[in-house]
Amino acid sequence: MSLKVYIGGKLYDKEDAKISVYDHGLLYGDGVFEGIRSYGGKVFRLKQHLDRLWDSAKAIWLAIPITKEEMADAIENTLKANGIQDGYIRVVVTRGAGTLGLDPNRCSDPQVIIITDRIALYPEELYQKGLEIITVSTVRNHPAALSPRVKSLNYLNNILAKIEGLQAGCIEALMLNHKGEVAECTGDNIFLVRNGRLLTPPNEAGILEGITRDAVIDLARQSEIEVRETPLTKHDVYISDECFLTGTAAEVVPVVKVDSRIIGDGAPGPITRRLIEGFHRLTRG
Ligand code: PXG
Repeated sequence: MSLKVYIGGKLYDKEDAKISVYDHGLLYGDGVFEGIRSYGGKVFRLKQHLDRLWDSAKAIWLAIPITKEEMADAIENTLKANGIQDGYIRVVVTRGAGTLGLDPNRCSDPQVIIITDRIALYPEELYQKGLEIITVSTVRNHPAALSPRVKSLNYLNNILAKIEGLQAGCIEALMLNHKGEVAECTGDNIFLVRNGRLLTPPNEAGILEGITRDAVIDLARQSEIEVRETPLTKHDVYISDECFLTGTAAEVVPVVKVDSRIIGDGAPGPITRRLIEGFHRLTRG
């Protein structure tokens, strides 16, 4: 049976799920999206994902044509239609079909797309042994130009960084902001552990406010680990005791090498391992 994709209130076979080539989502990356997980049939932090989607849309003057409740129902129904319990949900809202010019006022209605699919997970080995990353030369979008808080369909900034990482043999890459501070990775937020404290760049560093990041901050505070959202430099990363990344796809993944420097003793540290366990309990009961 073919996978069903939701577009504008209807379910289509994957092969027939199509959008106009005049859609400004395609022509200009004019739109917003979310990447969400479902665990055992329950959507993880759905409210936060919908709030972020609506905030992203608001920031770019995009009116999502359905309510949050309708979106939540549509996500449930699409998951059910595909029999997916544990999977990945991609919600996309485009500006809609317009002219070949930039003017969004000449676009028809925004298109709401929901794809539910199996998830491509990182190899289990990475969670045991940890990941190696590099800092790339691609600077994270300047927040005054296009805020990284907007999860827009224009991900070229991240893709360019990802390409640099891949060329160096790394599946994730660390991006700095325009001030040279640590921002985030191409699709994950970054955390450090130093002297038993958790450190992570603040919003003002120009990052996506990750929902996994939020969950991990909650988990840490519940276990009485102090968390500081504070500007960080590459130097802070190099001298950290532990480092890990958080994201919907990756969940919590340890980092053991950055720019050829070994982090801590080169193995996932105790706080990282505790938070990985905590996150597993949160998502899998
Ligand atoms: N920073 C950026 C730039 C992201 O795109 C995160 C941080 C982590 O945020 P969440 O809310 O997911 O904890 C993201 C999210 C993928 C994939 O397939 C990437 C993301 C989300 C879902 C899937 O690589 N990035």
